[in-house]
Amino acid sequence: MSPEILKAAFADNLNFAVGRPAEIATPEDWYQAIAFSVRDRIMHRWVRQFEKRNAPDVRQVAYLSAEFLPGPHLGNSLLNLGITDNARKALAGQDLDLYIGLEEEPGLGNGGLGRLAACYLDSLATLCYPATGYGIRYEFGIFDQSIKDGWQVEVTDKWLLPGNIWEIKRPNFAQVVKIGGHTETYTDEHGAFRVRWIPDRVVVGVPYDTPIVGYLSDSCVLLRLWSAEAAQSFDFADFNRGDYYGAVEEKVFSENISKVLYPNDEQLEGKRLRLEQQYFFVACSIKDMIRLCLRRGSTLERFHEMFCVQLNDTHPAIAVAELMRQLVDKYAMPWERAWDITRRTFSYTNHTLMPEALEKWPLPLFGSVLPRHLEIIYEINRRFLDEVRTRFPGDEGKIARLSIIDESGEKYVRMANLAMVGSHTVNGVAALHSELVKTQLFPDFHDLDPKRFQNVTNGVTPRRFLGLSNPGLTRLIDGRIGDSWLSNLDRLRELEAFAGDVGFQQDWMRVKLENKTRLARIIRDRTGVVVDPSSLFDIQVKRIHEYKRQHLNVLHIITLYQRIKHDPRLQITPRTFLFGGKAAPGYFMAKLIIKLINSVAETVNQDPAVRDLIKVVFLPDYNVKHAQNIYPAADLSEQISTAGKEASGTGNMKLSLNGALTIGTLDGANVEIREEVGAENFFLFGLTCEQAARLRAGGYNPGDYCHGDPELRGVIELIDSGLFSHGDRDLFRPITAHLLERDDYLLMADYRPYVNCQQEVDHAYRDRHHWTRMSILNVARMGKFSSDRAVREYADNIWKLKPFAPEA
Ligand code: T68
Repeated sequence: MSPEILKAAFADNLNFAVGRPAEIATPEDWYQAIAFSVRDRIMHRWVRQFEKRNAPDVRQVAYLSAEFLPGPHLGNSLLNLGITDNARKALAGQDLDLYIGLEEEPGLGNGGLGRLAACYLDSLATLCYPATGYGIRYEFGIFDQSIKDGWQVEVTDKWLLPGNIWEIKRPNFAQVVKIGGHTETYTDEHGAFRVRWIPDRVVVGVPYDTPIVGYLSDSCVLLRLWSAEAAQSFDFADFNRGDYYGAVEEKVFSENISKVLYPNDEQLEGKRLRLEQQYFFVACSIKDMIRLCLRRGSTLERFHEMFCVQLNDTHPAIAVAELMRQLVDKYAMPWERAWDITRRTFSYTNHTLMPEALEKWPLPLFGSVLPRHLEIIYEINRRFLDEVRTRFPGDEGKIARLSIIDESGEKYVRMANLAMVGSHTVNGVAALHSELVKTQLFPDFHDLDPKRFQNVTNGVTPRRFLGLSNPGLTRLIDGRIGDSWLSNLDRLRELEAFAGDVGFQQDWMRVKLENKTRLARIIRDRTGVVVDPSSLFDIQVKRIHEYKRQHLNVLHIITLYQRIKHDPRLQITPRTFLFGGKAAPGYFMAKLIIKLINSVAETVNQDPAVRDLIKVVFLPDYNVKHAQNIYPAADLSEQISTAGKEASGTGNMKLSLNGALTIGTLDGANVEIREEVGAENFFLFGLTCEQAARLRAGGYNPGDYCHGDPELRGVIELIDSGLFSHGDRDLFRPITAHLLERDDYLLMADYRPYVNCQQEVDHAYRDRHHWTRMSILNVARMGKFSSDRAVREYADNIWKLKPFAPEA
């Protein structure tokens, strides 16, 4: 696409779509005109694919996810269409990056799980797989975070306020969803016993479609997000009676369902509205698939041949019961046949072992929202447990553990068990995690059917997280090995040949320094803190959680602070510690950790005795957009979760892909990253997950570690002294008391190995050529962690899906 054609398109869209002549157009107007022009080109591809996608023998994947975190679209779409340079030329003199930066972030997810879904859409499109992502069009996504007096303050996200050019509303494909009420039995015209569901509410789901274009692939996938609206016919009666507010209330009530994203990661909030959200988008999506299946002239007997459905964690697991309900109640299919189709349709990805994140719904709540589904689940469970009884007679403990219904006390519906029973495959998201899924989470299911368990190690898209985020490094790599690596990440291996090349190392260091200088400017503008781009950038960005151990990082910072104070001539490698991440609004300890980071930052940054050797920064409002400026500037990536707690991590991959070295535990995908980049290029410390288990089993006493290590004791005492809290000795006591008394995440045990390992980092960074060599090797060996590899594994091993043939 030539610059001339693009220039004409921008002008046309500025005139006809935005309606603002160039003379008075604001940067926002230009952003819109460019975005419309790019969307036109994507739609062109979308329309061209129509025939292919709807051919009778095409099987497609539906990726069901309550969260998608795509990040701003414009920059990435320009990159994927291969027209960034020409767009720049077309804008002669204007600042394309300024316009790209104006786009609001669609924050429709909490963290890793939602971002993974977005990476997979990018890869599905790039690799030309037929795919749809189904989710919820939250009016308010994840909150914006601001920091007041060191504390997190949540500000409502209003991503839709300026309008959203990338979505197209499709009212003609709206679906009606029932909620609540009761069931009745009746006999149909053939004398068969049937059940009908009489709801006490209905809402309408209206789809909004966003096409996601692949990288230089001519292919698109669809992101179809459902928005809840009131069923019009319902309020007319009230309206005619003059009950205006009654009618509006109904509308408000219905629209509530897709109003706001629950901001909890790794913590279940058993709220009715959350269950309604889950059912709402699942019911709309299943009905949409049935519609498409029938429209293509297929019978529902072949549903599983037309669609494979991936459950992104248990949030959409109710789909198992919903497909059964549709097939049995609506389409009068015999139970056995419907169950066979259902089992062949679904597969389930588990993303967590944390007990507090495993979804379970109190039975009365579940029954009052989804009375028919509860009956269906009971029937699924009855048949399933009968099978189990014949295989393991008399093992009532096993029966109780496998049951979809938890009856150990108050009764619950266990969504993970429903997903397990209703799927042909379950996978974990890193090799270690997948082992733990078998041995710790679902050992009884594993006994029953070990073949059902697989691993697909997560991956990230190199397009957004290197090509788009790090143009300097991208150019440098292109210059040495050509540009095909962006769609074949294994080719980065060719960089190994240059790892020892001094000229290349210098270029590599120059790019890193430029990226750090840019981030330093952003830090100054957003926080007022001045940091030195030549210092070691030590970065921990991710959700704030005790298991992720941001506070272990803080203990190290205070250790250095203490050492500098004790020895005014101490020489250490100057470091900038950067933190970013949101805490769930109701998670007290996580919020207190943010306050601790900011309090330590305030003290350390202002203390002249520190001689600027260390700087501590908390960059507010960590999101995809900000992440893109942070990853390229990292020297050191902190991946320090307690072993066995982080399912995979994906930030670890993005940072390493941008040339950061990792300091980390043997947890999640760290294990595989270390295997790939080589143990000598990775800073390993800490307990393994077996050691952690043994330590806990033997009666862990965190206080012993503290008392046995004067430096650690000094750190804890310094926090408790009120030095970081204007003399308030109690402020951080919940953190220190927990560390000394319980320490669920074993910080005390891992402190000394961590601090020692950080000392190795300090020394290693002084040899800049060696460090740079390690950095180059990290990048060169990251091929495995492309989401292209991950998506191919899903397609080959789980979905049995074939890509479209390339365009003739
Ligand atoms: C993350 N999970 C894992 N959950 O923590 C991370 N949870 O190790 C992994 O790399 C990533 O998933 C992708 O597999 C989450 O991000 C959530 O965000 C979440 C949201 C709602 C409810 C529960």
